[in-house]
Amino acid sequence: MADDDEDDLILSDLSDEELVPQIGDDLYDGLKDEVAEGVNILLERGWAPYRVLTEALVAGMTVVGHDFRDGILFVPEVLLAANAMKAGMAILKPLLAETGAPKMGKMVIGTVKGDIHDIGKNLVSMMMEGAGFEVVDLGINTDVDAYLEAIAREEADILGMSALLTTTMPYMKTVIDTMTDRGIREDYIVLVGGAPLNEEFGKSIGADAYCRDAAVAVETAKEWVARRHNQIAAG
Ligand code: B1M
Repeated sequence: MADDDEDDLILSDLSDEELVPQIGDDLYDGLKDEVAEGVNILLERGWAPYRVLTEALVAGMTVVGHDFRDGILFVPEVLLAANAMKAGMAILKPLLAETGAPKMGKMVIGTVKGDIHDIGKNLVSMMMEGAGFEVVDLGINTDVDAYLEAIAREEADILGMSALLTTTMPYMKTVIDTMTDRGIREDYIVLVGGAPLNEEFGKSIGADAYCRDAAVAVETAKEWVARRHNQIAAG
């Protein structure tokens, strides 16, 4: 019977080509122990943590996103999938952060007010830490006062904001406008990201750059920090 077959499935017996979609299926079904096991098997087989992240976890979550959009999955199922994804990310986090690179700069990041999506933001934080940045994560539902208090307190180089809803992304402009009003906009690099954003939106709200994904966030942060240092050195 199909159910017995499911019960008997031994992940470590699967080839890489079979295991990766199986991890996607387990993520879809919210099976966090199985997702964690699959991630560990790929790592044991020599997969780089970033490859596991993108090809197994992020790819799996993309399918969840499509079925959520199409009304096939609902919030409770998506929450389970998100928890399964987090279980996999928890294994990868120390490995991604393990580069021992010199500190590149400091970023304060948070998901904007009204928005509770945090998986993408957490991924960006992990990748930034892995690239040698110090990251202060303000969590979800972050209001303008919390952002501004944190960038001042932490003497941050970068403010990062994440939004996953078309209804919450305009809040990024509120934060940037407040920075401008207080005369501190130019003191920080402002990077924004999240699925509904694009380059044009980033420009229109006065951010320094829009980052399509976590890898782009790292590259963009490096570029902007280097540019800042050069400006300071040039006087
Ligand atoms: Co929500 N949700 N959700 N959700 N959810 C979306 C975003 C949606 C697109 C689904 C859909 O309809 N297809 C849709 C938004 C539609 C819209 O606004 N146009 C939606 C909706 C409608 C909602 C609710 C309103 C549903 C409801 O209650 N009826 C509700 C809103 C709650 C709220 O925030 N107030 C809601 C709730 C939830 C859950 C709680 C169930 C859960 C979140 C769990 C959690 O995060 N802990 C959830 C999830 C999981 C999703 C989807 C399926 C997946 C999001 C995700 O984690 N993606 C999502 C569908 C989708 O996006 N395709 C959806 C994986 C992640 C790795 O990608 O977050 O894009 P992403 O991050 C990327 C880049 O965007 C970028 O780098 C990341 C890594 O590469 N990036 C940054 C992100 N932030 C950055 C910041 C940076 C730089 C780069 O700063 C420098």
